[in-house]
Amino acid sequence: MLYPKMTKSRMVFDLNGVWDFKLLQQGEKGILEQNQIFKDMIPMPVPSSYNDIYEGRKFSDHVGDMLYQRNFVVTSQMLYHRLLLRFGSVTHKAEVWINGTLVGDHKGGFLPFQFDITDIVSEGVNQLTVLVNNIVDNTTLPAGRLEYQRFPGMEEELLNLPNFDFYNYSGIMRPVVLYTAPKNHVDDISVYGKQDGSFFWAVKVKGQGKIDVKLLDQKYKEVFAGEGNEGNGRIDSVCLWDTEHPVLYRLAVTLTGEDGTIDYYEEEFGFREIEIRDCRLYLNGKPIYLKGFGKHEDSPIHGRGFDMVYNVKDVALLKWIGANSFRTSHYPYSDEMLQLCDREGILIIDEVPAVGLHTGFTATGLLGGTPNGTWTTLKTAEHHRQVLRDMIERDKNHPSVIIWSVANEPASEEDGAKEYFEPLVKLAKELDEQKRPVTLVTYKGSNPTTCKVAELCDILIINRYKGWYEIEGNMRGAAALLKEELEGFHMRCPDKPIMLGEYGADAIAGLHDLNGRMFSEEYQVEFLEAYGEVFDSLPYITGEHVWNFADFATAENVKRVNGNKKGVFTRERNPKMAAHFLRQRWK
Ligand code: BDP
Repeated sequence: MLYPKMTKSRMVFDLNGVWDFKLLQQGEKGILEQNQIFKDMIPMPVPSSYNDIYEGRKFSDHVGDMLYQRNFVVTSQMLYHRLLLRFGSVTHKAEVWINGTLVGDHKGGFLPFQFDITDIVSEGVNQLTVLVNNIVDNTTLPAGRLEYQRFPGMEEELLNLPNFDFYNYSGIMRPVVLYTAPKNHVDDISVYGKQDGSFFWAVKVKGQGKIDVKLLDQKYKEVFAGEGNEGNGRIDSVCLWDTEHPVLYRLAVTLTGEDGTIDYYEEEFGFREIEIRDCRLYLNGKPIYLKGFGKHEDSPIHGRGFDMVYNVKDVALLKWIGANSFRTSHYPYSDEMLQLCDREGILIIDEVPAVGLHTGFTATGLLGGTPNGTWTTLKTAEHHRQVLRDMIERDKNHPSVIIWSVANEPASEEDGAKEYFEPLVKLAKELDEQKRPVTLVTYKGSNPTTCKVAELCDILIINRYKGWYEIEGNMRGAAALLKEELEGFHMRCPDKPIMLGEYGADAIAGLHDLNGRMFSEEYQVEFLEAYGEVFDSLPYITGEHVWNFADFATAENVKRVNGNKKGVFTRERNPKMAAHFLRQRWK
């Protein structure tokens, strides 16, 4: 899906700002169908998570529907074009209404969707209403569970238990825009370039017309011209995209419609190749070692709401600390973050929101129910295909994206795991023209003996917390066991690179201890140091992603002290001792 950009044939109108908002109680959404006016609406910023804007647990932890509303104006000029309404993300389900008519709906909280609303709007003021639902259950990604709880003398309460370790922030969390495009317009572009200067393009069109393409270099100089909906080209003296010199080119596409109208769009991309051979990951033919983090889109007050200030700050901190990569744990991040990483040369493992696919395990013990029941209990397979398809369609042209992650910590040791994931891995490979490596990030229950998916992965990415959730306080022992396990994976898959996708210890910023006890900043350093020594002793280890970049909000439970404190930076992005340690190690 193309990012909405202003070009010489397209206009973009910003619908962000302060909308009207209301939490709906069960049954209340019926009012929408009757087109009645909602009372008691309160101001709500868009984009943002709704949760931390007003006080009260009842507000933050609301389960179910909520309503967003605003007016927008359509001018007579706008109606000469097609009008598309695009949401960067609405978590987790959305119904979009205009002037009392249902325009469409969307499931999945972390990817964009759009509707052509040309025939629904009229000149002048129009009313836009978005009904949002934040429930996670065994049909959604991420997965969760709905449960009714009753205490003596109290009314029954509906609880939504996330099967994942991050707060279930929701609402209209990424930008909303209205944009125009000619009746015959460019619907999608696929483009990628190789090391030898050759490149490939494919353009999808809504309507009819003729396609002309130009390749523009960093200085907007035309270096190639061609035509056709699909084609190949080649340029001389190509500048490759890499982490040091993230050089971007633009494919400028012109569609001349049957009616003589022109649509114009420029898509950025890079010339670069990712390859796996002999247990190593190669970028443009050179081995690359991934240093970085599992992250979250998370910040105070905004929650998971889009925040360009935090995005730029985070990339600046990645550079400061000497990291070259991160994983979009545990959902696809905003388009704008990926664009920033293209520009700054940060490598991304792009992950679908498939987390919590385990009925018997969560890191925090929040759920933990039927062992061995995952693949018969969850009803996510179809939706999983959909989000994987949507993510690859949205992100395929980003040079920063180097690996697709199909899930985080699923029940990959249970019967049925291989059958569930094999078609998904195949789908990712089919959809991606670049054939990027595909992986599944696995957890401790999925060890060299029990794992049922290792052979499906091009690179093994494993999460381990030895020295934290087990073998507490004994880093030497933990490191010895870690090494033994990594050797086990290498024996099983001798040709595959292996990296740690998560490893880390909670540290409360400012808590110090001479003996380096758990939760102190000293222990966090000792933990990372011990893991680092193991990685350095094993030649097939191809990367280290510390959990987590920054402290982040989670649901309440005894293992979380006002959120997850495994951040190397605090939630406000101040460094802990571990940040200085990693900076030395990585630089
Ligand atoms: C892993 C999960 C991650 C958690 C982490 C932790 O992948 O989402 O936040 O553990 O426990 O199991 O900190």
